[in-house]
Amino acid sequence: MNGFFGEQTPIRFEGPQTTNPLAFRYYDAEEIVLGKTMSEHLRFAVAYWHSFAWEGGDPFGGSTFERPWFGDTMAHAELKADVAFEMFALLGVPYFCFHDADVRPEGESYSQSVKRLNHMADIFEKKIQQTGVKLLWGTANLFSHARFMAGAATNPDPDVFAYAAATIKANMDVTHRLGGQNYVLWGGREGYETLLNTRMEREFDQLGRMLNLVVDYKYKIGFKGTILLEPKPQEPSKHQYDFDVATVFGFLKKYGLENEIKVNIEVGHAILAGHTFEHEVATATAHDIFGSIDMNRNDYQSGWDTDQFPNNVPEVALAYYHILRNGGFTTGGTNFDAKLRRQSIDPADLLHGHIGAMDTCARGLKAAAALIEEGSYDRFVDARYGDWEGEEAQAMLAGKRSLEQIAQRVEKHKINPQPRSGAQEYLENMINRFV
Ligand code: XUL
Ligand code: CO
Repeated sequence: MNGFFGEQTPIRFEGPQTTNPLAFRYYDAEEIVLGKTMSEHLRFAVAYWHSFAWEGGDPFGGSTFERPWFGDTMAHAELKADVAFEMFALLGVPYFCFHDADVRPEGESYSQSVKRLNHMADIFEKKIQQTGVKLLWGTANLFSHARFMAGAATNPDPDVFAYAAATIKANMDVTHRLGGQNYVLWGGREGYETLLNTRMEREFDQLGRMLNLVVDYKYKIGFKGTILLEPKPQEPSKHQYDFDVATVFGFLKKYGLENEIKVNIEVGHAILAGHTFEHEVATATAHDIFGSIDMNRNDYQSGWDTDQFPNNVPEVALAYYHILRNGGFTTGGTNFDAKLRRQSIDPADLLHGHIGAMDTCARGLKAAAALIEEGSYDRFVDARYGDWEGEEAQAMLAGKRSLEQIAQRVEKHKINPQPRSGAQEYLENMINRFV
């Protein structure tokens, strides 16, 4: 115990009637929902960067948090790891996620940075053994350091591409060693600030090459996890190439990677791209590239990625509906890529943020499961497409009818389709019974 959370004991499930703010009201890890425990369904993870590395700054002011592990020595990094694992245990989350830059101070050279990362991985390995908390995914921070300001894989300087590749290798090694379930690539600088200085076709090919190198290396080291790309349309770059799920799917197809790489979808990124979160999840499941989610929420007035803890049950429920309909998570999970507001400076605020988020997801999951179990919603939507089961419809879909044959049939049978209601209000009311 390092005392950061004082005398706090593990957060327990007390049920919806409790007034204890440091208890779960809906998240009961062992409760069975659709044949699995809530913990197995939701696969919660804490994001190391927001809770332990971020200092509370904004564009108009610096750090507001006082944390005993802020500093650039390895001793600070070790204390940070102690507190992080203490919080994972207090919350009872099964997973965590990290970037290299969150867990170790930058070295003076590539070799020193990797040495420091490996040292922290030794510590994580022991803590994983002691606590049973596992790694959902690892990733490299290829966006904060000035060397990456014009991109990592998409940089005009091939030495930056090489440095980024070497950094990814080191992070994949560590993720593999720690039994990570996935490896994530988020390209905050893979895009441009101005098209005036950018050759887009070259940058696409560079990014395509980097992703192929990553996949080759995954097989080389025998990493069994999933490689995930995380779409985001902009911020920090003016335009990012992994704009949204549909754009990423097209990119993966172009570079022959649609069966190798899946997506990690974040709520706030979906909103920035002009979509709903469930739209992005449904697009990914439709293309069979759904992997994992970064769960948070944006302030819908602000227009940037505010990374707030989720508290919107209907939004979460619709996303889990699409995830459950697709068979649930395999290697993926629910990572809280969410940070405190900069005035929330107390240790307990970290607990409140995560407790509320876990309860919101539990309510959303249970609502989605109830909707599926009750069945009338799915029956309605399936019935809407029911005529496609007919013989002629199946033949058209399978490519067994030409345009002329279809035209002949329409003429011969005097086909004259009548409009049918889409019943949106009926469906909205039906969903509201569950959320
Ligand atoms: C940034 C973001 C990242 C990725 C990992 O918006 O979401 O934290 O999740 O690099
Ligand atoms: Co994210």
